[in-house]
Amino acid sequence: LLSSTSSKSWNLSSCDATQVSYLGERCIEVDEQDNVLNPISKGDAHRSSSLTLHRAFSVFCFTPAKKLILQKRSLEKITFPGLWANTCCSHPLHNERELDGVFGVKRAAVRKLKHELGIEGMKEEEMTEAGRFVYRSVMKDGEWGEHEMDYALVVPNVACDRIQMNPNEVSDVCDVSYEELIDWVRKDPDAFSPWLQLFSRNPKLALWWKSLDNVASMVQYHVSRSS
Ligand code: DMA
Ligand code: MN
Repeated sequence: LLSSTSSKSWNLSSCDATQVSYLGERCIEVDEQDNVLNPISKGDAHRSSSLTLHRAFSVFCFTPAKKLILQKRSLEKITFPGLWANTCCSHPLHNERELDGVFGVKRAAVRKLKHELGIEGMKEEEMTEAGRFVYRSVMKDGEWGEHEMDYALVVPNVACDRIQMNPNEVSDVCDVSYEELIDWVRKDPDAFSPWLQLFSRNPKLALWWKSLDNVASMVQYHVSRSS
């Protein structure tokens, strides 16, 4: 365990014990060019008082009917609970498997698609990196936030019947067309995580949606800044 997670001095008594146990995970601190720095605990990386840029991923799984699968974050989540987001988000860990560049990030995505959504047998090869996005957001309560180098991973042809939700992570899933998503975010922005609001306003999301039959055309290794 990292000496860190000075979690003992934080008031976590009202938080879910399973989610608290994840605060000791070793995230990957990076610089603005995505060069790997030291491990940092999930707790330290996300506490607003020590908010630190770290590597993350956002998976966008589309159904065979080209709808985007959304997940509603459970109320147990410490950061951004109860909000709708893209299919799956998390962090690659500071270990040999997941530090292995974009392949390491895809391995982490396979791990979390299984953990959060029960999706078995996802292959790294089914995922296309569609860009990297730096963003920062602090929750309204001021205690927790995100500051991420976020790899967008697009996965076409994922059938919804592969999903078995882990209720500690996810309270609901649904699938939406582009028009349905844009309309919903416009009518009820507060129902969505800050990063999904940013993605929904980014013209790249519409391009990915149109390129699902030609994922190789998606621009890769491009870092964008949104805030
Ligand atoms: C963090 O997601 C990553 C992004 C892109 C916001 P998360 O809070 O769902 O991570 P975890 O499931 O590991 O708690
Ligand atoms: Mn994060």
